[in-house]
Amino acid sequence: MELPFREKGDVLLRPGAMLDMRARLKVHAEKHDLVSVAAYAFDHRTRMLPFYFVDRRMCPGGVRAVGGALHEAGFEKTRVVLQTWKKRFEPSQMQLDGRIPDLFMTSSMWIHSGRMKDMLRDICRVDPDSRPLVIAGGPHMYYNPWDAFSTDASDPWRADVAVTGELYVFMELMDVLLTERATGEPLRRTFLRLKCAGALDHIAGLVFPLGDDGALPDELVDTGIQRLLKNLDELPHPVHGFRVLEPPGRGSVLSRTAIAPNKVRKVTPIASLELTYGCKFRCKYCPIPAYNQHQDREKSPQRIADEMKRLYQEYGIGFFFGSDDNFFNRHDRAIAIVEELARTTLDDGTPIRKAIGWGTEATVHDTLKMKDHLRTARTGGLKALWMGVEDMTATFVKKGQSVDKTREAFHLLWRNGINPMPMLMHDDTQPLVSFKSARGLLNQIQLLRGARAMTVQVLSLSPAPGTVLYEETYSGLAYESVNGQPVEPHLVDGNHVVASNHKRPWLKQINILIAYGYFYNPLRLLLALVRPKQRRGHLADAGAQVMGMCGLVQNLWRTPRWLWHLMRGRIKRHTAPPASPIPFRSVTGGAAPHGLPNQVTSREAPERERTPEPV
Ligand code: B12
Ligand code: SF4
Repeated sequence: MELPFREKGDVLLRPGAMLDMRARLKVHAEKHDLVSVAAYAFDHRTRMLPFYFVDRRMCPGGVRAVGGALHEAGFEKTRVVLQTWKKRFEPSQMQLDGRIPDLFMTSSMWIHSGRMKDMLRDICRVDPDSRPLVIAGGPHMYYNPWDAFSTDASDPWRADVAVTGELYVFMELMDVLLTERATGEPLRRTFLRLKCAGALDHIAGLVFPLGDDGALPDELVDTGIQRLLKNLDELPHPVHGFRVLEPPGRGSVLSRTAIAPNKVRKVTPIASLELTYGCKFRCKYCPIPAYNQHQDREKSPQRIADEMKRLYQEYGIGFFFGSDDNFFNRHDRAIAIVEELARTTLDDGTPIRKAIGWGTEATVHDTLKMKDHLRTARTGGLKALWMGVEDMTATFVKKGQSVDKTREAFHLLWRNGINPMPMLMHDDTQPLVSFKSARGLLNQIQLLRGARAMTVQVLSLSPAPGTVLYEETYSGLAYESVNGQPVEPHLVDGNHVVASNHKRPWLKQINILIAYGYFYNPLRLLLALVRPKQRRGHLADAGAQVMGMCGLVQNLWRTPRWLWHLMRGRIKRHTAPPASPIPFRSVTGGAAPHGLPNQVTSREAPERERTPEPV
């Protein structure tokens, strides 16, 4: 099920709203000495192809944006911790500036939500009187905000509030809290007071337990779908987020200082950047169109050029990944961006393309439409384009691709010096090899490699919250457990077969490993070095082969356990999507906007005893 749409005319934030909010937070920062820590949840069991290497070399944009916004406003005592490189971080131990923070935040994707829950469990070890206000955010909260609240009476951890939207929602919440906070009042107490008075109900994009601070929530309130920021130039500059990063380390406590600017690049040589949002396609397995309420949103070309330039000049970061849904979605917009980047120079006059490179995502269809502008895109620093080819024959997924079109698009990219990076989806009906057709997985890999793909992604179909297919996937396809092993979030990474009607799903699991082994192997490495199809880029190609083989070792190490369970069988499937176990309702008492169709609202829920806990 997709997220519902806001009413027409009320989908977007008023122009200038974010600028006003930034100004308001600056005023608050003069009066409130706030200490904040935001932590990115990361489950190290997900470290495999196709994201091995990049997952630890790119500081996530969401948690950086939240920390950066606080820092920009003047809340200097802010820290961003990534479990990616600080695995043993324990929120209950954290102190910054000699104090337990006023605010603790988590950011998580679904696949990392096990680690998010661990952090929430740990912070709840702090006595409620001194506990920071705890906010859960990030993509997992867009679709499953109830996951921030335990329902187990013997293990009653919880966040205080889940943010189901973007930065503006968080800033609006902070604005209301800091406006109403009494002198010396703990921020969490302000939150509980305002929540109980209904003073947070108007902030679209929050989910919190109703009433006072009972140990287990009796009911959750959803304040609605967020309003979206259209003009991304209003966002705080990303340079701020890199000033508050916690250095990597093995310890569980925070270090005294954040990473020094001259060390940032070493830790995160790649930075993700918000450039544009939106996609005109409506793929049923993708949450993006509904998430964006079918809106196109973007930064101006000048702002994008300035962000890349400053991030390079201040931190030395030389590669950027555009968090675009489909960068070429609007051709005029894409052309304006690449033309601006092509003429941008650093302060010393060097063209920016000589110092930086960037990559992003786009469709085959739109890449072909942009064929006359690919040279300018390369001049503007575009070095790699990830393309959701999914299935070259368009049997399983149709979005304007075909074998010929894919090859043509790849050829055009390569001729213009841009590396094509295909992403494939391996479905139940796809054979490993096909004869006289391009349907087979290995056939497609060979075609893509022949068309000069430098890397490849092969993911199996998994349930994706917020998509049209979500419910269908949970109605008899998605596994609940295999051989008695529950399907934990870290397994829903596209690398494990967790939704299939295939008689022998373990074959699908093996196919994925074979596909990677067919693409990344010593023979291809040798050919890349001694018999490259073209001299240009052959070392990078060889490097990609080496990295791919190292990543494959991880897959070979981590997936056989699941393969064994699949072979043993005893597959139990879900019959409905996992709705909130806690009654979930809107502010007015109706169905919660973020609830699933099978969601129980408070009116329908059976009475149960409350478990009060002193605030
Ligand atoms: C870049 C990217 C990646 C990169 C890097 C990820 C990273 N660590 O930065 C790579 C390529 C490694 C990657 C991999 C994967 N990704 Co990815 N990725 C993205 C992408 C395109 C951009 C992320 C980004 O930087 N956005 C810009 C920032 C500013 O936005 P944001 O993260 O959403 O944060 C905002 C809000 O969420 C909120 N927020 C975030 N944190 C917090 C915290 C608090 C306290 C608050 C209040 C608010 C808040 O405020 C932020 C600012 O507005 C998104 C799609 C998208 N357009 O967002 C998918 C996305 C995050 N990926 C997704 C997925 C599923 C994956 C994979 C599992 C691949 C797969 N199988 O499909 C892997 C996982 C790999 C791993 N082991 O971690 C999903 C997550 C869905 C979900 N429900 O969890 C997304 C949303 C795409 C989608 N399907 O819609 N990904
Ligand atoms: S083309 Fe890509 S971004 Fe657009 S709807 Fe389909 S999968 Fe999503």
